[in-house]
Parts: sequence; structure tokens; C-alpha cells
Amino acid sequence: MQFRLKVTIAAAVAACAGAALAQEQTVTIGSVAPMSGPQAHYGKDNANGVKMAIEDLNKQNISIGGKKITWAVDVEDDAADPKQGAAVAQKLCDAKVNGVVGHLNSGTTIPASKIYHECGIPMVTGAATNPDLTKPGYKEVFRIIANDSSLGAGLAFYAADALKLKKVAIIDDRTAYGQGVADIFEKTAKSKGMQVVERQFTTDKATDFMAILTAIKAKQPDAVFFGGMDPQAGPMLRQMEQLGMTNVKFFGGDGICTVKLAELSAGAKTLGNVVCAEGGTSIQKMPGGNAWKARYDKEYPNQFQVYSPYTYDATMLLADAMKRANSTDPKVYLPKLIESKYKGVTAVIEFEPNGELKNPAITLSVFKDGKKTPLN
Ligand code: ABU
Repeated sequence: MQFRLKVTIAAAVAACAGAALAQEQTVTIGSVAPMSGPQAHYGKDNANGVKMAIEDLNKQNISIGGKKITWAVDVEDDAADPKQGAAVAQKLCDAKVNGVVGHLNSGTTIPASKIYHECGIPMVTGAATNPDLTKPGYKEVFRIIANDSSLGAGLAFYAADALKLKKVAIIDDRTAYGQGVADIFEKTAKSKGMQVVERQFTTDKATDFMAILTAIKAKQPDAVFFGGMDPQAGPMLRQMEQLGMTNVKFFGGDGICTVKLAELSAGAKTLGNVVCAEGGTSIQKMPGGNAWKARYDKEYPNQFQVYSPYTYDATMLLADAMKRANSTDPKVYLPKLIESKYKGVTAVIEFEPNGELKNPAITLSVFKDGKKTPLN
């Protein structure tokens, strides 16, 4: 009799524990960016934004579908490499993560988006800006930052209308981002009557640009436009100074609009010639941007670059759609994402039918005394 009572109690305890477990669930968000190699500083910044959002979500004691949610992040490294990006996307599909924030580079994000589409996992990028990303119309793909059509054209308008520049040379790194944004700049610059006196190419691994800069110098441009990232832009600015190109403006998109550019240009005076464009308003003008940045800096000192407010918002946006759907199942909450009207740190996020951000802003910045300073 005593034995039977013990068994009954044990069974009851086990059932209660099972019931408690059944009421809890871990929701995992994949965060993908280059975490190694020359672009690791961007990746760290992106992952920090996701981690901050995950911490905030865990403080909110959120229940979805009757289950208490523990929020988790799976940080993956695509090394800015399209093949590794595809492999990581497949890994996250196989792991059945609940959503993805990323990738960072257009060259990894575009091929990865097809994989997320095929496995039905929503992805939100706050960094990849090539307009081709949303052209296939995959319903799983969202971007919460202005794309290169705005960035490249905005810079060309500024060069022509505000600075009255006439002759420009263009360099790109042959990546999906670098080539794409350079093409848009070139087309717009020509439409504004500017003369493109030279077009040169490099790679996203190069650090020696003396040969192409020498060819460009001979054409006496008023400005160089560079489609690429800061690990190239920094040394390029140093080499422009060495070649005496100290009066030549230097334009670029969000890929060079980082805090790190000042460090990578290692004191070159040409940093003062930079005009860069990034999607969104400056952090100082974002609603709650200064307070958010102060929290970020406290938690991740000296790691802020450019996209972390967007990866923070992207994570919160996924959680918001899950809450509204009362489900963490990608198939169930996906239709809620396109209907988002989420008041984030960066903006009120609403989408066009193709997953692009509605009414994206852009900000132009210069570097004053080595510090990135918004013009608008
Ligand atoms: N948006 C610039 C850096 C990321 C990319 O689009 O490749």
C-alpha cells in the first residue's frame, strides 16, 4: 500500500513537472554576419544589437500561445563569404530557428534569402542594401533600412547639387553591394550632368590601391566614389594622401559610414574629405536613440559601428509579430510581419508589399576632427 502511494506521488510530481515544462518554450533567433576576418567589427556590432534585444525581451516575461518564452540567440559567422553564408542559412533552417536577423553583406544575404524562403523562416536584414534582395518577392524577406537606390542616388544628388562637383572617378570592390551602389551612383551622377572620368575595380580583400589611384589621379577628378567597406576605404584614404590627392572628395555608402573608418584611415587628412550615406536617420535623431546608444556603449564599450540599432529593432520586430500571432511558429507569425507597425528605436517600421521599409530616410555624414558627424 505504502509502495503504491509512493508511485502515485512520484507520478503526480512527474506529471506536474511535465506540465510546467510544456508551458515553457525557448525561441531562438539566428544572428548572421561576418564575425571573423576584416569585417568582424561590423558583425560584432550587429550581434550586439540582437543580444541587447534578447536581454530586453527576457526581462519582459513574455508568454505566447500560453507558454512562457525564453528568448535565445544563435550567433553565426558567414565571414562575408557568399558560400559560407549559404551554408549558415542551411544550418539555421535545419536547426529550425524561429527567425533570422541578417545577413550583413548583400553578397551573402541575397543567396541566403532563397534558402530561408525555401525553409519558410523569416529573415530581417538591417544592413544588406542591394535592391536585388527584395526583387524575387520572397514573403520571408524583409529589410528595415534604406536600400542602395536611395544611398547611391542621394550621394550623387549631394555631389552635383550641393557641392557642384563636375568630375568623378568610381571604384568598386566587385561585391553585390559595392558594385550595385557604385552603379546607382554612376547612373545618377551622369543624369545630373557629372562626368565619370574613370571606373576602377578592386576586391573586398585588397589593401593596396596605389595603381588604381594613380590612374585616377591622372584624370583629375573632383571626387572619388568608392563602393565597398571600411577595411578598403581606410587604406584607400591613406594612399590618397600619400599620392597628394588631398583636395579630392571621397564618397561612399553605409559600408564606409562607420566609426571604425577613422581608425582605419590612421590619421590621414583625407578622412576630412569623406561624405558617406547611411540608411535611416542619425542615431541622435532617432526616437530614443541617444538613450539606446548610452545603454549600448555601457554594455559593449567601443564596439558601436552603424547597424546595431537596426539589428535590435529587427529582433524586436520578429518578437512583435510572434506576439500578435500568438505563435512562435514561422508559418503562423509570418503573415503578421508584413502587417507590422512597430515603433522601434530606428523608426516606425512598416513594410511595402515586397518587404522593403516604407518611407526610408537617409543620412549623410562627414568626419569632423576624426568624428563621424551627420549633415542632416
Ligand atoms: N550596406 C552596406 C554593407 C552591407 C551590404 O549591403 O553588403
